[in-house]
Amino acid sequence: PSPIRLADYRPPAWTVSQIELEFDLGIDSTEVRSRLHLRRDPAQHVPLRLDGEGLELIAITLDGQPLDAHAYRYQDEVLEVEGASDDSVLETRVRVRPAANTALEGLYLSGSREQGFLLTQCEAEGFRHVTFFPDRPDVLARYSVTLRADRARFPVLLAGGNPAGAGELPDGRHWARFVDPYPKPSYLFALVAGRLEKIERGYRTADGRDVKLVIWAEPDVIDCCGYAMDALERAMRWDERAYGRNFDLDVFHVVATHDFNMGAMENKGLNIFNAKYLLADPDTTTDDEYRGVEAVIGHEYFHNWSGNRVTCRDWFQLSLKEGLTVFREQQFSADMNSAPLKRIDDVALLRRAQFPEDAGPLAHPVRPSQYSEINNFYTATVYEKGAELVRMLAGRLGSEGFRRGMDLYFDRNDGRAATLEDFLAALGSANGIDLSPYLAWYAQAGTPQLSAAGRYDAATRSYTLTLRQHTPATPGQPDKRALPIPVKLALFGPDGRMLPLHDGAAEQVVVLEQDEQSFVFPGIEHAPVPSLLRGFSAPVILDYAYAPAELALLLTHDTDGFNRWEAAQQLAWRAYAELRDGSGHEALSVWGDTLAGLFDQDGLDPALLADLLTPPGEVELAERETDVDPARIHALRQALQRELAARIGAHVLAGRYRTLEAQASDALDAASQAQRRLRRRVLELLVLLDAAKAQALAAAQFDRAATMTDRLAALAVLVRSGAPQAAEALERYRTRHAGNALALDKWFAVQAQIPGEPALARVRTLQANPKFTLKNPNRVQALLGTWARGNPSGFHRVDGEGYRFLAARLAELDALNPQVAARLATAFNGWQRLEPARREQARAAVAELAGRRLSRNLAEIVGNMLKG
Ligand code: HT7
Ligand code: ZN
Repeated sequence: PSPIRLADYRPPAWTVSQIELEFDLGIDSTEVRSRLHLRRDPAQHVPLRLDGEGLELIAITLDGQPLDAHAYRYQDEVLEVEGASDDSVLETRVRVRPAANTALEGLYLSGSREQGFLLTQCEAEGFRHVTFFPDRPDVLARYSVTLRADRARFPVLLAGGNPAGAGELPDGRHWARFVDPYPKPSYLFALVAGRLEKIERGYRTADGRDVKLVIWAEPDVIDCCGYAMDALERAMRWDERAYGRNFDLDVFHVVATHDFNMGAMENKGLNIFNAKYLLADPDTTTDDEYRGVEAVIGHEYFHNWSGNRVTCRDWFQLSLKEGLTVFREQQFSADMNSAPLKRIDDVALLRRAQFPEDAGPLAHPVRPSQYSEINNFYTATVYEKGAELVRMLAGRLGSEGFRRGMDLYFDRNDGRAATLEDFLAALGSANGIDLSPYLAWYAQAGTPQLSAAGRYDAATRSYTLTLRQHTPATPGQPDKRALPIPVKLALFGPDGRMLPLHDGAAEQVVVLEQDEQSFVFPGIEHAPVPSLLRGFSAPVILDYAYAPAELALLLTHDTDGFNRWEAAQQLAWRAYAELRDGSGHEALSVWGDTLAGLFDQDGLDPALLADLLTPPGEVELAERETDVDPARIHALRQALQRELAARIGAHVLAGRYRTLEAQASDALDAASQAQRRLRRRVLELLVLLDAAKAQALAAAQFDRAATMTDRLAALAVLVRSGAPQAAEALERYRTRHAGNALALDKWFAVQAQIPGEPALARVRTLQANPKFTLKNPNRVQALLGTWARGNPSGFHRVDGEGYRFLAARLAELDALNPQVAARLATAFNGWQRLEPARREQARAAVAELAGRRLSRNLAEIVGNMLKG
């Protein structure tokens, strides 16, 4: 099929002002009646065409008259109807088959036929699997939804909007109606029906509306929803405070499902969550997962304004809602927890997931210019890089200016389907600034490389910083232009104190707008060490020829927590390169000794210390190499960490471990979480120095752990270090958590992380385990995703067996769930940069897969993968 291009966008010829939907729900067969109140754009003369996929058409009438067979045609996923005019009402009756829907798009069954429940997923183009409709985000309609079903099997009936009646029907059936007063695009439609339990809370919005918050889950997990409810309340208060945004319906439903393709979905008034991002309890949820629940609860809630009240004109504008909402969620999480730790996590994610995407055959701009399958564009680039672009704009305007701009954006675009131009125009005009140069960031793929060089002139006491930018070519974009790059900076003196800049300020932002520019800072007392790109002020790769001692100074003294961590990362990079190239030990010594010094420093947040002690991951290390050998990278990174551990010393590590052990609690507060994070890191370092001792400590920790964080950390150390205690611990974990799907996912994932050649044998064994199924996306991600995307030395075997195994699973998975198969296939990203033996094996496996009959989703990914 030919790709869809942004340049071809035309406003819809036909829209729908109102839709009345009636569902007769059943697991095998559901009947959907729809009445569309049509509007025609008088300027366009094209027949009425509606999207519809896999629908069994039972009846069709136009303005009350049944249509003759020659008055409509349903083929190639389009229903074309003759004779419709402005104000016509088209009524259709279709049948869909939820239990047979393994793609989890449209109406499907979650769980078993006996106990499971029905739900919908409509973003991006799932509504066309439910009924005929102009299934594009710029068609906003008012929805009235009536659900009918057997009361015993489906006691709970939910749809988005406000409740508008419910009652009994003959034969044990019942009905419920929901009316949404806000016009919305079809991707925000949702329904849920089944045996669910709820927890409820009343909430009064800042503007005085009484709202009922209801979280629904299957009976066995309803006790795990309290944390999400608290997080939801925090998110609602935060959006009122930070952005002046209030909730706008009488009731807000949230539902948990174990069968979901992504994290969660912001359907208007009826958010649906992957259970992984909603359920939480101390026995089965790690600290990181608790933060994940809070973040995703926030994210989906914030969409109510950034996405729902103001939606996207077309899917090319996806980052308008996603980048903005990720940014809002990042601000929320930073406010609820530690801002520097959140920034470190987010940048680490960007580097691990987005930079490789931007540097490989799947690179695309934050606003892509074309796609074949939109579901393939829910990427780290659209989400995470998109959030970085909003952060740059917010930084440019300052917090008050940004708030002014956001107010204007919401005001101007409420009830509209907007574009990124609308966003930049509102932010700019609220502040009298032309932000249009930033549009280039949305159009240009690739990560800019920023090189910086400083020169201090003692005679004039001035410091000159020269910045240069270069963005490497990406597929389809050979030539790149200069982008506006804001560089937040401060200067440090040799004693580690900040040098005031000429206006007395401690830090300043300079914006590089051309290929190269110099910035002069007068009145600088000493040759400074610059702290550049503070807080990661732009999503670029910075190159500055720091001496190791200068990085040590920043690591010790920088007042920007993020840049402290960044200095540790840069030192670790250099130390790694020294080990790899046999080029000395200078950086290695400085890195190890500085961290060893910080290890005992009072007052340093243990969580920050844990992050400082963590070198870049194997995926990031591979990013800077050609002829990548993942086994060698793994070995070198282990050696690097062993050096660090040795410099701190086994005795000191063990002592710190004991202190942290004595402080251990099951509390969820920041201090307890920080202690657990450091305890894990200390154990991971100790096992490299004294395996037997660390394994004994890990085994004891596993036995006594009061939290999942401590239990899983201990298990991971045992399993990854090949400890003699590992098998028994795994078995005990499995028995203890046999009935808990999310805990069992972690059992699969921890084994998928076994490094090196043995990983594949374990993955093969586990995929034959009766608890493994390709039908459940979380289980697929836990085993195959963790192994192929998160365990480079385990996946990239030199014999190519890993590639062939994954390709075979992808072909099977594609027949069930194309969205999940396509996402998993991105594990092959970067194959062109592998060393020749692996490269050829990977190429052959991808080419063989590309030669099969594949879904549009998977075909696009493997096709692009081979082009680069
Ligand atoms: N807006 C949602 C994106 C989404 C999705 C969710 C579930 C299943 C399939 C999906 N396709 C796209 C999630 C979000 O960003 O909030
Ligand atoms: Zn989102």
